[in-house]
Amino acid sequence: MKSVIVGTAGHIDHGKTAMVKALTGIDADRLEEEKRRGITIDIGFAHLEFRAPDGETIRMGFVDVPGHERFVRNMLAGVGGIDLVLLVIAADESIKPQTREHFDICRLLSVRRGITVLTKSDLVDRETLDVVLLEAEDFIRGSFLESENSAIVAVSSLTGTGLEDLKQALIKVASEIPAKDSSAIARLPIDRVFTMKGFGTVVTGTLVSGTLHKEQALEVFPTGQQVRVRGIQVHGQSAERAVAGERTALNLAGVTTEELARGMTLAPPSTFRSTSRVDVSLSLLSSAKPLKDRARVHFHAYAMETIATVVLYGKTQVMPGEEAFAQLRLAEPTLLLPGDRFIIRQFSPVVTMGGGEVLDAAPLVRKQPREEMTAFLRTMAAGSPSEVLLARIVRRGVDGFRLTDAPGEMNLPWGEAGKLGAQLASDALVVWCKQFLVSSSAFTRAKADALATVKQFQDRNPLVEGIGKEELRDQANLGPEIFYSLLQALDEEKKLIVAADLVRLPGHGVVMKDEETQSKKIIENAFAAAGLKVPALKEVLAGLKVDKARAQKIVTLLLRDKVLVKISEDLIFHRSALENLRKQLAAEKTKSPKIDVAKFKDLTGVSRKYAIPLLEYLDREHVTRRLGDERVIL
Ligand SMILES: Nc1nc2c(ncn2[C@@H]2O[C@H](COP(=O)(O)OP(=O)(O)O)[C@@H](O)[C@H]2O)c(=O)[nH]1
Ligand SMILES: [Mg+2]
Repeated sequence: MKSVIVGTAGHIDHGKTAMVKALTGIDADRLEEEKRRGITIDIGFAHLEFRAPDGETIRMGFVDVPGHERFVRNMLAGVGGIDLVLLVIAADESIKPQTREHFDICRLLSVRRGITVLTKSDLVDRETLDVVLLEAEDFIRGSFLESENSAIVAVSSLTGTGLEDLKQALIKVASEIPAKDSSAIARLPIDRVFTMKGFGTVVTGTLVSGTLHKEQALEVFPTGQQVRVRGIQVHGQSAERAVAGERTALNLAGVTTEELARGMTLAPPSTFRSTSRVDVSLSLLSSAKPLKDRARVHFHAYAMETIATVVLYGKTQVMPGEEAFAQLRLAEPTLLLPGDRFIIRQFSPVVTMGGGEVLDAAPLVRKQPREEMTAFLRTMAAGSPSEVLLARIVRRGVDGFRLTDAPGEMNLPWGEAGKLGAQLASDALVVWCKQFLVSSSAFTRAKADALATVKQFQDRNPLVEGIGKEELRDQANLGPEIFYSLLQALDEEKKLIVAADLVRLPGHGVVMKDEETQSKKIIENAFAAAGLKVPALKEVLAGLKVDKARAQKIVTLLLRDKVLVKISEDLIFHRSALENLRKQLAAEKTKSPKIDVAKFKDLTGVSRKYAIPLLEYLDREHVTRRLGDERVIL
C-alpha cells in the first residue's frame, strides 16, 4: 500500500477545511477555538483510502493548514513533508495575499506536484468562474502546478459538484508519486505533542524517511534524550510499524510531554547530529526586499522554527529574485540534513522572503578559500552521491572522513557510504585508513611529510637509531588511524623501517665513528667501575678524545638507552650500580625492614651528599618509603 501526504494551501476562508471534509468526512479543525471561531489556527489532519486504476490502494493523509496570515508559521509546520498540494482559490474571491504566499512557500520547499482547486463554484456564475480560471492559469504558469497532469478543478464542497473530478485528479497525481525509500534512516519531525489518557506521551508527524518499529529505541534531537516506541498509529490506526510518507503517531516511553516540543525530531540513536550552522543555497523571492549580509531572519524547516543570522558567501546582499550561497547560524541547534528545504521570513514585519536547500549540515569550522568553498557547495547541490562523498573526503585533508559520520553528514547509512568509498578506493581516489577515508593526494602528501620528518630527525641525531613512533605522530599531527595506516604503507613500500617503537630510514643504523665508540666505552666503563661512588661527569668527559658536544650526545644516548640513570641534576649512576643497590636493600630487608640515613651510609659506603638523593630516588621508585627519619624497605 502506498502512502501519500496531501497538503492544503490558500487564503483564509477559501474553503480548504470544507474541501478536506467533503473529501474525507473528517473535520480537520480539531481545536475548540477553531470550531468556535470557524477558522483554522493550527494544522489539522484527515485521511482517506483510494483504489488506483491499477488496483493498488493509496492511502492519503491530509494536512490542512491555516490560511490566516497570522498563522503562516503553523502552515509551515504542516507543509514540510507533503507530496502534493491542493492550492485552493475561492471562485468568488480569486487570488489573495496568502494564495501568493502559500504558493511561494510550496515552490521554495520544492513541492513537486499539485492540483489547483477553485472552490465555492456554487457562489459564482459561469462567466465569473471562467475569469477566475483564467486568472488561476496565469498565476500558476511556468510552475510545478502547470505540468501536464496537474489539472485545475472547480468544486463546490456545499453541493458536491466537481468532487468526483477532484478525487480522480488526486488519484492520478498520487499514483505518479514514486515510492519512498523505507530503507533510509528514519526521521520523524514532531509536529504535535500531547498526552492521551491511559497512554501517556504521544507525538505525531509525517515520517519523512525510513521505517519505525514498535519497541524501537529513538533519540530526540536536539536534546539527546533516549526514548522507546511503545505504540504506533498510522493514519489513526494501530500498526506494528510506520513507513516513510505516513502520518504517524507514536506513543513514547521514557519522556514527558514537557520534554518534547514541535520542531524536535526523532531518529535512531547516534545516527545524526544536531547543528547550529548550515551551509545552504538560498533564493530570494522577487517580491522580497534585498537581503543583507548578517541579516536576522525567521528560519523554518519541517516543523521547526528558530531565528537565524544569514552570513553570505562573498556578497554584501542578495537582490530580489537572486540566488546565493550562505551560511545560516541558527539560534537553536536542530537536526537538519543535506537536501532539506527551508523557508526564511523577514524578521519584522514577518513576511516570507525566500528559502532554499540545506547543502551541508556539518560545515567546517576553519575558514576555507572562497573558490574552494563555492566549488564544494556546487558539488553538494548537483553532484552524484559518489562525487559528494569524494568532495567531503577531500575537504577534510589528512584528518580524513570517518565513515560513521556518513549518516549525519550525508543522510546516508554508513553501509552505503562504505560501498561508495570502496569504489572510490578502487579508483585510487581515496585511501582507507581503518574507518577513515583520506583522499589519495592528502595521503601522498602526508607520507612525503612523514618521510622528511624522519630524515631530518636522523640527520640531526646520527647517534640515535630512529625516531620514536609517538614523536613522529606528534610532529606529523595525524590521528592514530591515519598515522598507523601511513606507517604501514611506508613500511610496505620499503621507504621506512618500522620496528617496535622506532621508525627509521632503510639502511640507517647508528653509525658511530671509532673515536665515538671508544668514548662511549670509556664513559660507560668509568661509571660501571665506580659503582655508587660515581665520578663527576665533567671529569669523565674531560678525559675523552671527542669534543664536548659529541661527548654530551653520547651521554644522552646512554641515558636514553637506560645504561646510565640520572637520579638528580648532577648525579648519574650506571644501571648495574643501582641494580646492586636494590639487591643489597632486599637482603637488608630480611634482617630489618627499616633503615635510616646512617645505616644506609654504612651499608653502601656513600657519603651523605650521595645518600640523600639516592634515598629520595629509591622513594620515587617505591623501593623504600619514608617514615619520619627512617625508611621502610618495601
Ligand atoms: N457556498 C459555499 N461555501 C463554502 C464552500 N466551501 C467552504 N464554504 C464556506 O466558506 C467558509 C470558510 O470555509 P473553510 O473551509 O473554513 O475555509 P478555510 O479557511 O480555507 O479552511 C465556511 O463558512 C464554509 O462553510 C463551498 O464550496 N460553497
Ligand atoms: Mg481552514
